[in-house]
Amino acid sequence: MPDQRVLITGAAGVVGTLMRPRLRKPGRVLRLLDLAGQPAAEPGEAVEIVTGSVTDAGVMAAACEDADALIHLGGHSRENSWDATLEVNINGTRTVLEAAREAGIKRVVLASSNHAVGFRRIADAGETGLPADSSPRPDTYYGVSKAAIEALGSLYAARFDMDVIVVRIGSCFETPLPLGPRGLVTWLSPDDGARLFESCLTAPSPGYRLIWGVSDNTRRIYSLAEAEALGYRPRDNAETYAEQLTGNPAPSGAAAEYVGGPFCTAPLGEFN
Ligand code: 15L
Repeated sequence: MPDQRVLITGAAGVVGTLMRPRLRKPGRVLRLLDLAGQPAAEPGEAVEIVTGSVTDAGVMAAACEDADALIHLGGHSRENSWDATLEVNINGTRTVLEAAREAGIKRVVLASSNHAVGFRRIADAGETGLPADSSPRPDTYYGVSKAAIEALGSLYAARFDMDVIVVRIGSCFETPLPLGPRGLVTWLSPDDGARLFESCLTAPSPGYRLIWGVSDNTRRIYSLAEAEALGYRPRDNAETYAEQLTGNPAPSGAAAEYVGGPFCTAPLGEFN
């Protein structure tokens, strides 16, 4: 029997794929759930592949069985129609939390996003950065769904004595380069992402927490104090890539003024 089984939803997505090799650990089994196909286990890799949707209560009940902790990354990761966002991100997260509760999983990490507070002004970030518990100012239906996920996490933590940590992820990609200059602000390196998730899995009795998920970027506008209180110690800084981004046009207009950048002007409800 493994020491720990961690269920990861959305395991085939961008963040899930980056985390799979990084959250490997002796004694730990990763149960990887996604609607999409996933690479089979490599020799010696302790993974269990589950194919199914976070919206399916039966699938989630089976996936949560014997799991010790849950990292919920599943759902639409960009703007989409209201119906799809409601069904997959909001109803899906409730289904996931309900299955976790039923199975007695006490440690849950939920992926939120900077877009839950996308219409907060960058200028208001101040010296220490935007507090991790700034109240929602979503920039899209997607951002609304992330604010709802935060609220659901709080509800389950308060009602059912679960430890629920919600991470407002900046932009987690291999490098900040595909993101352009905004990535110098928002980047969460994959290695720091794994450090952050490890802190979320191991911090003693955190209760409900809302934290930022970013690297220690020179141009960061988010507070790291709340994540550091859980033991997170970022080692990466997007500034390493700054020179490679010179020549890229800097954001302008609303994209330059608000935390959510280009999401603030993207057409509502349109998949992009
Ligand atoms: C997000 O929440 C998205 O899931 C991701 O694809 C990025 O676009 C990121 O925000 C961002 O703001 O860069």
